[in-house]
Amino acid sequence: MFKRILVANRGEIALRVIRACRELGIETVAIFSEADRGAPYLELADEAICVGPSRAADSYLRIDRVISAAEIGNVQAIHPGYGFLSENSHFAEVCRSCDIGFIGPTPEAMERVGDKNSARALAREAKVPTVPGSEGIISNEQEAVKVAREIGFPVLLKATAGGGGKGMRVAANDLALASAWQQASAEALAAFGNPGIYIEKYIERPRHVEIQILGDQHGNMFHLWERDCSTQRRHQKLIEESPSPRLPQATRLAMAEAAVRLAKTAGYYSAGTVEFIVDQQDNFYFIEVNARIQVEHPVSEMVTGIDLLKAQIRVAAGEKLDLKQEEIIPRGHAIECRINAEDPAANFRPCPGRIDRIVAPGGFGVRWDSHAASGYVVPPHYDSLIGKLIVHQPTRKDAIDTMIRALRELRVDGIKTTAPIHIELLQNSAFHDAQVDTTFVERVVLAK
Ligand code: MV4
Repeated sequence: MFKRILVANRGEIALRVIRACRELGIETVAIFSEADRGAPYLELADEAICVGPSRAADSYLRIDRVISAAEIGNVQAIHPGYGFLSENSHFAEVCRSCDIGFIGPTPEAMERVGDKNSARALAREAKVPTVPGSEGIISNEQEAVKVAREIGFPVLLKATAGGGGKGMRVAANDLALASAWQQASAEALAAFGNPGIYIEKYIERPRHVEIQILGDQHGNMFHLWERDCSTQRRHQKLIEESPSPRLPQATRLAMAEAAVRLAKTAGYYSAGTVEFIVDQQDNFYFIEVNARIQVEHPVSEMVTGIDLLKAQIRVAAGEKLDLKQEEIIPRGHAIECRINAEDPAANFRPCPGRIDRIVAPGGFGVRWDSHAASGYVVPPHYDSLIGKLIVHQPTRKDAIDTMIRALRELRVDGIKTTAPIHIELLQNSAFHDAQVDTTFVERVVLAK
């Protein structure tokens, strides 16, 4: 097992990694930017090293500085968290060449799943359902029109180097498609340095269901069932839950098994997520793989009882997973609400600043994962997540009631947060009836 790990991230996920390491008896070296200097969670690490100015591009994203911190800190491995360098295969490769463990998949597996068109090809190879669409990258307008006529309009153009909804375009007819392809390709080149575009049939009002996977370096790959992340706004998830309400058991099982097949075909190990969209007839289609631990991982931890961070660190060190798929039984219902320093009444405008006082909720079935404390200043330079409120109860109804109670208990003085919008969403009858798809938030927020 590793003796000492560098935590190459900040905020709540840095704290989550530090806590897991503490329980495993592993020492931690935190990194911080000038904006995060003095943040209270840094005191829980054994050492903290400054890696540069506030801008992420000058600190948390600087491979040379992060590797220097790892050398100075004398660590055997780096945990990248989510965002920043977590899905950068070049970074994983640099770690390997410096003989520093990378807590995640191999750079090769990361590349195979990181390119969306290549991930789609892998899915087809693994007999995992993909959205009807192009076989590969579209090379000209004529080809785009040919594919679209075959699958039928509307179609969705996606950047192979994109993901998370960046660089997608809907086209409803031949004429719109030709210009959309040109624009999408130019945009993808500018944004990702890769102009590759592929085409999928546009699925209207899908649900977003993702499978948590976990594998070791000895060929064992497991799934920890699904999370439903349909409650999102502009590709920012607000609420995640497990199990996915109203998903037929046979579909749930088929998706989970498909995710494991895909991971095995990709030569993937560590924790990861296989994302699907589910249409209104409960057909599921693979869309992409997230080769990292995700923000919403606690939801799966609560329903399965498996500590994903500890497992991820153990498998990175070469340990075998002492699990059996039949023993990974989902129990009860878990919901997570992301608490952001944003004003939901002002179009979710970021609200960085000083938290004068914070009172965290507690009680039966309540978990609060947060780096925030009274007096903590939320810096304006990074994402606005200040905490995750997670509840676990026997039923979805109980989980909703507990979440509303806990949200009302949460007090954050000094800045605006997304807590009020969560109460509203959870009280909405469509949410109660699990009539939620990826357009739910827009419909509720607009209806006000
Ligand atoms: C789609 C889709 C409809 N049809 N693909 C958005 C993020 C990226 N991971 C994939 N996304 C979508 N792909 C087809 N063929 C609708 C979305 C989508 C979406 C997916 C998951 C969660 C939220 C979403 C919000 C809008 C659109």
